[in-house]
Amino acid sequence: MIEIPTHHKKVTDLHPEEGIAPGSALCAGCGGLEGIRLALKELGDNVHISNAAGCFTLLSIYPFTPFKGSWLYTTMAAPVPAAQGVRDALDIKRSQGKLAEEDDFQVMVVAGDGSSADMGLSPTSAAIHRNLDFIYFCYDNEAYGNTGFQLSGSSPYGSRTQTTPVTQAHPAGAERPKKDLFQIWKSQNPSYIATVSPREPIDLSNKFAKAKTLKGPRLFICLSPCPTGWGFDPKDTHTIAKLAVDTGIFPLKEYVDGQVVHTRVPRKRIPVEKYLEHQKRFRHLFEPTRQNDLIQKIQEDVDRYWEHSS
Ligand SMILES: Cc1ncc(C[n+]2csc(CCOP(=O)(O)OP(=O)(O)O)c2C)c(N)n1
Ligand code: SF4
Repeated sequence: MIEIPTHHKKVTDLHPEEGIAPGSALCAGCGGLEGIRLALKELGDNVHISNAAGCFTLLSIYPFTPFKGSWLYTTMAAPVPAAQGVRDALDIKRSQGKLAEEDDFQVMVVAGDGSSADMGLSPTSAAIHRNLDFIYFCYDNEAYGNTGFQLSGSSPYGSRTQTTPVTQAHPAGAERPKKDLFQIWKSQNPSYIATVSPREPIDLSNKFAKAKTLKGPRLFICLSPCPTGWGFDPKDTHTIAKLAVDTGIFPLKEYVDGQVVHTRVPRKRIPVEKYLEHQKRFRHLFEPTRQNDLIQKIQEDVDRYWEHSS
């Protein structure tokens, strides 16, 4: 069993320094931005970010970046091959004695769910197979956000996206279940996988503290409430993120040492409709007529997940 530090107990324990400068071109209330902010607090300054095209590429406007570490912009499918190149270059320098251990970089991919669950999945699988030493941070806004919110493999059943309009023939909007990226990675037995939420900073920070002590492929899936695409007021990001966990729709868990452990188990799960009804992308489930069968299906899927997890 790997001994793992869990040293944060309260928010004031978190690292006071920021790894990302304030002010950005991202939308107000972007949940993913809060997620990466917390991640970088824990990882420190020596982080190389390999960033797939998507919303977060707006963070860096050439020749400036808000990051303390280094940043590389890649195509949607290529952040992992790019990370491999950077890791290899650092390793060569290390082997030549030209880079001290304390000056080495943590190589981190930052990518949306479109890159992570769809376009970049094949090279990612190859890199996990090669046991590439890297962290993968997927900010999961459950669609192709940067281009106007089209369906991705991560879009949940029953959600409206630009490419899954709600019609008489398609009353649910998105008709396929969300791809389970956690399980896809797990099938290759990587060093670490975690789901995190910007609403749970202690849980998130302890998971990054843990991942830092490990080597090899390490995935973070960060639920990223997206006011623009999900359709809610930016001030409600944390409410939405909390409801995702409290309804059981977004389980907080980790995979390490061959075991999956839930790090927060909602004592009494709130009905999923409390989460759904706050967001315009699910409005058609309630108006003009309530679609009980669809809401019930979403509830049953969540109940089934927890029945099999306990
Ligand atoms: C091969 C390819 N197809 C389409 C695009 C256009 N494009 C740029 S960003 C983006 C959306 C990316 O979605 P996701 O990875 O989920 O990240 P998000 O935009 O949600 O941050 C798309 C489709 C592209 N850059 N490359
Ligand atoms: S569209 Fe959504 S994910 Fe993209 S920057 Fe705006 S709030 Fe964040």
